[in-house]
Amino acid sequence: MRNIVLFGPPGSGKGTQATNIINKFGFIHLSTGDMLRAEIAGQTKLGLEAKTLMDRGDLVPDEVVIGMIENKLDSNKDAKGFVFDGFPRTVKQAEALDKLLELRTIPILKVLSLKVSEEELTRRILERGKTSGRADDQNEEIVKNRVVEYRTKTAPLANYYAAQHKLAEIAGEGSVDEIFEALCFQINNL
Ligand code: B4P
Repeated sequence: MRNIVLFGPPGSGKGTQATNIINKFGFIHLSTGDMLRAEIAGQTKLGLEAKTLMDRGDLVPDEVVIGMIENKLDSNKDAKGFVFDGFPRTVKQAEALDKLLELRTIPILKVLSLKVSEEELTRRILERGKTSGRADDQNEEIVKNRVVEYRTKTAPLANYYAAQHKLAEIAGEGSVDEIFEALCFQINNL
């Protein structure tokens, strides 16, 4: 089973490239952002609680997203591979994911880290905000908060995975096709 993590700041292209990867390789896409937005759309208790945090650009509690991921792993036992998109986002989430995968003997093979400048991230997210309807895409202060959340809580994960010799850095600026090609090169070499 080829499991990969797509890693990078908000707006770095994780969701965009995850879609390309699952279309080409037939893996299962596990996006915690999409799962949370589905909870919001369904007006569940979890969704209502997550919405307040997400609209501010804050991360939701670790336990919430870890529980969602565990459910998805167990309902996709025959998967050829998983693409983790936007998860893990904290060291606690990464440790929990390692434990969940160890129990199922399906390790992460590679963490593909998309490198994009903060100016470009902000530009992309505000551009998407014109049509996405997402409150967290429409206000520059909220976008800045998301980037600060990334820098303080998520970026340290690069060292966590580098220590496991799983981290590969990919230039995340350029056309979607060029970046996809660089990602495919890594996946084909697994
Ligand atoms: P996510 O849904 O993960 O949102 P994101 O970071 O904005 O997505 P992504 O990075 O995938 O967007 P993409 O670049 O593809 O998270 C939203 C919120 O949910 C978080 O702030 C948090 O509150 C919560 N959350 C989710 N997971 C969590 C977790 N594990 N723990 C705690 N909280 C969690 O797209 C951006 C734009 O760039 C698009 O418009 C795209 O078209 C464009 N783009 C992509 N590639 C491009 C390229 N090469 N050139 C030009 N534009 C490009």
